[in-house]
Amino acid sequence: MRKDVNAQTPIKAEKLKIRKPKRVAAGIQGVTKSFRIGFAEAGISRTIKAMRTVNRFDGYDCPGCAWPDPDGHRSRFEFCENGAKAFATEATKKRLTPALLASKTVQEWSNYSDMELDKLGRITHPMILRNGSDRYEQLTWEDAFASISSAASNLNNANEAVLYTSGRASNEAAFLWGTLARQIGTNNLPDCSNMCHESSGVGLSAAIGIGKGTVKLDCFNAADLVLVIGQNPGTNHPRMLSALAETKRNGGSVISINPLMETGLNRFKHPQEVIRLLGKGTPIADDHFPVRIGGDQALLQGIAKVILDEGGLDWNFIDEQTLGFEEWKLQIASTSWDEIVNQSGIQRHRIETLGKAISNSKRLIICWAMGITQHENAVATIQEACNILLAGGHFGKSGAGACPVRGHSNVQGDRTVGINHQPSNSFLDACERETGISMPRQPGYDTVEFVRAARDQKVRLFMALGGNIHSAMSDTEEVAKGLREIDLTVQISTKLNRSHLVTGKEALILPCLGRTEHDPAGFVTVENSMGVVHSSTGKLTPASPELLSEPAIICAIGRACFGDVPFDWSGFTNNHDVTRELIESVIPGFNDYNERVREKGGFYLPNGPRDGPTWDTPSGKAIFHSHELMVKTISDDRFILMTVRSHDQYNTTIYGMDDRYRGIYNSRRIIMMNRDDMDIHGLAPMDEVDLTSHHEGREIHAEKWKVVPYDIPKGNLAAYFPEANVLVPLDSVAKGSNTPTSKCVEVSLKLHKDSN
Ligand SMILES: Nc1nc2c(c(=O)[nH]1)N[C@H]1C(S)=C(S)[C@@H](COP(=O)(O)OP(=O)(O)OC[C@H]3O[C@@H](n4cnc5c(=O)[nH]c(N)nc54)[C@H](O)[C@@H]3O)O[C@H]1N2
Ligand SMILES: Nc1nc2c(c(=O)[nH]1)N[C@H]1C(S)=C(S)[C@@H](COP(=O)(O)OP(=O)(O)OC[C@H]3O[C@@H](n4cnc5c(=O)[nH]c(N)nc54)[C@H](O)[C@@H]3O)O[C@H]1N2
Ligand SMILES: [Mo]
Repeated sequence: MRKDVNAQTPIKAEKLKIRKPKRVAAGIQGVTKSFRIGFAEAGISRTIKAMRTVNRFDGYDCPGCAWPDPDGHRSRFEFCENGAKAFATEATKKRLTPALLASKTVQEWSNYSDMELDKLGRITHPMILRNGSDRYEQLTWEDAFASISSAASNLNNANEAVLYTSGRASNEAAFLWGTLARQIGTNNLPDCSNMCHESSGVGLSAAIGIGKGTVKLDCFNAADLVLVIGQNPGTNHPRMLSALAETKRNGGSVISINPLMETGLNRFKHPQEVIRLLGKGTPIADDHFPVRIGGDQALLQGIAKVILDEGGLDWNFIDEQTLGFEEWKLQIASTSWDEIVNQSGIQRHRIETLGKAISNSKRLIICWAMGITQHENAVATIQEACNILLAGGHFGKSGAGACPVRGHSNVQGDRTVGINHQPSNSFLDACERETGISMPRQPGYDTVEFVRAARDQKVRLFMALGGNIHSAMSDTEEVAKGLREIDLTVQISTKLNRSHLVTGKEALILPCLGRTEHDPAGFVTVENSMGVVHSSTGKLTPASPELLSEPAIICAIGRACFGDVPFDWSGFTNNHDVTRELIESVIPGFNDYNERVREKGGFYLPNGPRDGPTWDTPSGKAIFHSHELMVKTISDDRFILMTVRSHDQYNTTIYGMDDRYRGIYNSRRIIMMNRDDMDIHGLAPMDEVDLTSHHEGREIHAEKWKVVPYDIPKGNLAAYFPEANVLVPLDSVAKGSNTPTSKCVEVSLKLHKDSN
């Protein structure tokens, strides 16, 4: 009955405008934009109140990204343009009431764009889409919890339940969520991390014994060289530009490795330093290497060749702290320069320049994000970056180390407190001891495995703690097929998105408080990208009196399904201190959690490679991992497509239609393309093309993408996430981490037939 629900973002007539990309990021335009966006959506007094408290010691943690706040001091305003958008979209005055939601069928809503869905406003009441109906109706909280409990008790086995987590959930909510899954009897806890930094976790854990970064924010003051690989901080981590500006101010260098020259890395004006607003801004990147998409492993192996030749090695460190150096050296020697230059698209003399700079560095930080993690060779590439850090002894000292820059504001914390489809036995033993619940030991599904299982009718209950799995996952139509097979899908969320429209046979929406809103149970806690656990206190009046906090919803589900024995769900509903005590008793590093998190700025979790160095690996040493270069060859008429974020979105939440820094306005259904490639294919700007992706014999088609000429390597294309997700094949994943290869899709294109 609901089969006509549009799984993809509908194609609309849009008047694309193309201008020159911006050269300078942030600055006065960023500040005024921040306030204008806030005023328009949330009103003047709420915006001023929120901007005063964002990222303050006693305020709320910005839900925009996981970049840390300064430890000792905070400027009057710790925010950025995109943090302001994240705030405004949550604190909006618009309301999606039961009457409004019921006024259209889900088919009708699905013809709204993602931006239009978000702009409907905050969901105010629990809602149900009944089996056979195509309109949501209001229901009571009690009835909602009862229907979940009945679905849970009807499962044939516990692994028919799947609990997804998006990385905005607090530590307290996430810990309780993991406990709920395990009381149901499953480790089926896929999370956004599976599509994000999973490759970093896998790569780093094997190499250095911890799946996290090893630098602190003030390391950026001391570093003499920072590499920014596969990351667009001007848009996605704007406050990181302040840290990079500090590196520069203290005489260090910053080098960007990216197929695109992203705005912000060229010049940056600190939005909070009014005096500097008048100047031209700080130039950030000293050099830029326009690597081919997927060419980083080759580039890093080229760099390794230079380092090994130049002798920029820390022999004491290598001898005392590591294993595997000799094998690595042999592996690097066996890769040819021709192959390196071919795959990376960077000339040998340029790689030599870069390699020498790295050889000479005494304090090197390597930062990376999705440009590295969402590739077939992601784990190998991350370990290659790690090899370079190990060879130079860049661990256990200030100003040096690995810096995977996380996305969602608490994605790192969620993993720390147990959102893990492959939990360790020691974690499960501790949980069992402290909760009285007998813990399932079988590993669970990640996001790719979940979609496969759902498609095979092996999932009957799906619950999501936030997020938008339908649109965030690869292979949109396959995800829709899977979700539609499920008996009951449940979304705990703040705003409507496509996961509320492409649903199981029955669907529930449980609306919750956002970060910025007052929670009667007290503050919650989060962990940033650098392992600092700190508090987040919402102060705004909730969007609706009906809303419950995430922990309160989870406890109510737990109580409805299992009662309060052996685990006292009721006892965790109204007081987050009690949940923190439980976390402290289960997870190492959280001692005196409640006291220490009340101190200004919170506390650092222990980190062996940073604090020692010590290595939590079987041998007690850090490990060089040797990888053969993964060579990707495609025929001349094919392209490699990457899917990236515009300046006006937060993942699947679309704030606006403009990608201001890249000069692309008013449309998101575009592909960025090199001018030479356009000439070869006889394409003009704004021409519409149809794309086909190719993977192991399977083809997926998506029509009507407008061509934008762009400074991107030949043979490479870029499109926006989530519109282009339909083209990313489910089976195309990173080796070792199973992360969809959202940055590396082989495609062919042809002119759309109605184009002239
Ligand atoms: N405003 C805003 N902030 C955000 C988000 C958001 O959507 N909006 N999302 C949050 C989340 S969850 C995350 S994970 C982060 C994402 O932050 P980013 O990783 O910066 O996000 P992407 O837009 O995916 O950009 C990836 C970058 O990698 C480059 N790239 C692509 N392929 C390659 C490659 O093969 N090699 C190299 N070297 N570079 C490549 C692209 O050109 C692009 O600059 O941001 C977080 N912060
Ligand atoms: N092609 C392609 N696909 C990608 C990526 C890519 O670069 N390219 N990036 C991947 C990455 S890095 C990530 S992290 C994932 C993101 O995947 P998700 O985390 O699943 O997606 P989001 O778009 O961040 O989720 C947005 C929704 O979260 C809900 N929400 C917002 N705030 C709250 C809150 O406080 N509580 C609750 N309960 N709900 C809330 C709202 O309903 C909102 O619509 O997407 C991945 N998908
Ligand atoms: Mo992410």
